[in-house]
Amino acid sequence: MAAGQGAFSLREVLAAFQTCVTERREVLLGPYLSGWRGLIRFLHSLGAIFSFVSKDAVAKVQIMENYCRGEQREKYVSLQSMVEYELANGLVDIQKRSGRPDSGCRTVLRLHRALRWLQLFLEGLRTGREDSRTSVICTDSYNASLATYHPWVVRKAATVAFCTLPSRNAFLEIMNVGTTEEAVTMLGEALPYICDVYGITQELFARHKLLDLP
Ligand code: 1Q0
Repeated sequence: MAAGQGAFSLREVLAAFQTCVTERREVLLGPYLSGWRGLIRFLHSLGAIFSFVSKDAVAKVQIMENYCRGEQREKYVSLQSMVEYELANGLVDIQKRSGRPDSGCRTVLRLHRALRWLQLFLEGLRTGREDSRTSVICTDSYNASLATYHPWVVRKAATVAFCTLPSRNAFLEIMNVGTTEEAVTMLGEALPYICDVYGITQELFARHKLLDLP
């Protein structure tokens, strides 16, 4: 099925996260956000039980897309230019939230934390046994990453939703990249790019002490 017609293809996401990183090791927001759009499309195909997740993810991508299309769009070309611009202009709430609109930094931080979950989840799928349960892989990945930042009620809803996930093989099939073996190979190729984007962002946010933004 052709990409861009509602069908999810892992290749598309791979390409987006791959093209994110420039030669100067900057992370470009355009492909970063289109990678997220691709993942959100996939999330929709998992059913309404995940709509509380996709709503939040869409809202965050939307905030970022608005910055990328807005008056200051040249400041939102890369994560590096965004951090520099927002910090230099006092646009980031550091201690607690004020009446200011959500900054790009705090919004990307949420997506960045979710990228860590994705990295762990895909690695779990890739290395899992044929009969391993996706819900377990997903819960373990979540508990080791995003769960730290979520209140009890969100953690509970997420854990319930994870129980509805299809089997590992069904999951690999709906990725739309051919046989399960091909999907596993593809995951092996995709992960280093996601890790790279994660690593650069983590280092950037750590250097500017932005890892705990409210
Ligand atoms: C496969 C199943 C996918 C399950 C997704 C796991 C993530 C669960 C997260 C649940 C949180 C949603 C509710 C909202 C939380 C917010 O409070 C929180 C903080 O924001 P704020 O503004 O209140 O400070 N938001 C977040 O933490 C952001 C969460 C974004 C989650 C984005 C997940 C997108 C997932 C896509 C599915 C990918 C499937 C991977 C397989 C594809 C192969 C390439």
